[in-house]
Amino acid sequence: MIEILDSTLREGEQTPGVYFSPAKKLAIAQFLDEIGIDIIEVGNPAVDSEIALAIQQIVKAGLKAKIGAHSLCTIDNVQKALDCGVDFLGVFFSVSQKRLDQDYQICLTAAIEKITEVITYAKSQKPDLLIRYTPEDTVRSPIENVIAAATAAVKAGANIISIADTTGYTTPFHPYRSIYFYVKTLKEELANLGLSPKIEVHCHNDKGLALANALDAYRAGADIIDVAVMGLGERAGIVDLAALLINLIDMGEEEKHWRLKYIKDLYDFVSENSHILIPPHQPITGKNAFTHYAGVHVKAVAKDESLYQSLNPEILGIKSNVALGMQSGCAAVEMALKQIGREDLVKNKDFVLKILQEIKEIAKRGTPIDIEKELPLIIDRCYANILPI
Ligand code: HCA
Ligand code: CU
Repeated sequence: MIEILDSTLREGEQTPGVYFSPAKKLAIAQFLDEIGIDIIEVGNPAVDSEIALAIQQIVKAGLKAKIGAHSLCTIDNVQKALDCGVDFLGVFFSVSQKRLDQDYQICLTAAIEKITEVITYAKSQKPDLLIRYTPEDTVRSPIENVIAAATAAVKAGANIISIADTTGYTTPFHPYRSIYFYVKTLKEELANLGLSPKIEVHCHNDKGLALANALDAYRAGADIIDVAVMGLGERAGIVDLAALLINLIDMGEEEKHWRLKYIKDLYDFVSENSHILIPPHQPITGKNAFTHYAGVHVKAVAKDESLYQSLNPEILGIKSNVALGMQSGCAAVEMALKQIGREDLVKNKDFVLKILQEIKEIAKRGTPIDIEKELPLIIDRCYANILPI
């Protein structure tokens, strides 16, 4: 079964301006655990003592999910993570030629020695620690470098190799830079050497393809996929948690693996505490994701929702709804009247038309009409025959 690693508290906190206090981090971790996330990556304790504190508190909370720390490829960083009592350690070190030559200024052999030394140390300190090695910027690194570094990492004790599309470089069906190719090749090459680590993927959204690439990796047999709530992360972020789960279910994963009814509360909590609004048209979690508006649409969904919906919102514990405005027809007014408990007015077609005219006038102000608050006032005005202000 596919496993999900949520990195809202690590990658997500790399969104400029986003900061979650240890108490908020714990609350987010508890939501993620309720949903059924397998691994929660909290952060690098070497970055700040408060991150170390947050990791320790989440570890102590006794969640079902494995709790992970992120770490540079140094003994010092690894020790700080171990001191927090984590079950999972993610160590990253790039073996891209450019990075080795221009940034680290070491050769591949020296890089592999460093990776081996750090992973061997981590394993010796805690033999049951789940260790992930990420050759950062994997997909822009020579595949031979990646295979050599991954082989050494697994031999030193790494259980997982993550393919990081650090810059959102891959494209499904691209002739030579699809993540599908990377997952397949790495699995095969390591299997030929008698090694079978789990393969994880970390897809950035720079070209808007993070979700498509994650699904491409899934098709190629990836074992773990990284996500963040609202797709938060560096630059354009990574794969959106809600969208990935819905698509995995669509591709055959069992719905019962996840408790999707907690998604809405989690997204509201993260949006509020990150001060980042969820766009209304955001798939799955946006306010309008299951809202029907134009007259033809509403008339059809009044009979059968599936005429304009391929997803069932009820799996998320929410219901579809209608919006009122310039595009509305009588069916929307009738549904809205029922929604506010005024079905008594539905039979009076002239009155429904009058309300519709009034709604179209109000729509010219260019902001959404709040059915619960505004429709009762519109009804009153239509009774009194007063034109809108
Ligand atoms: C980073 C880069 C990273 C690391 C992923 C990983 C990436 O912010 O440190 O350690 O698995 O995108 O490569 O997020
Ligand atoms: Cu990343």
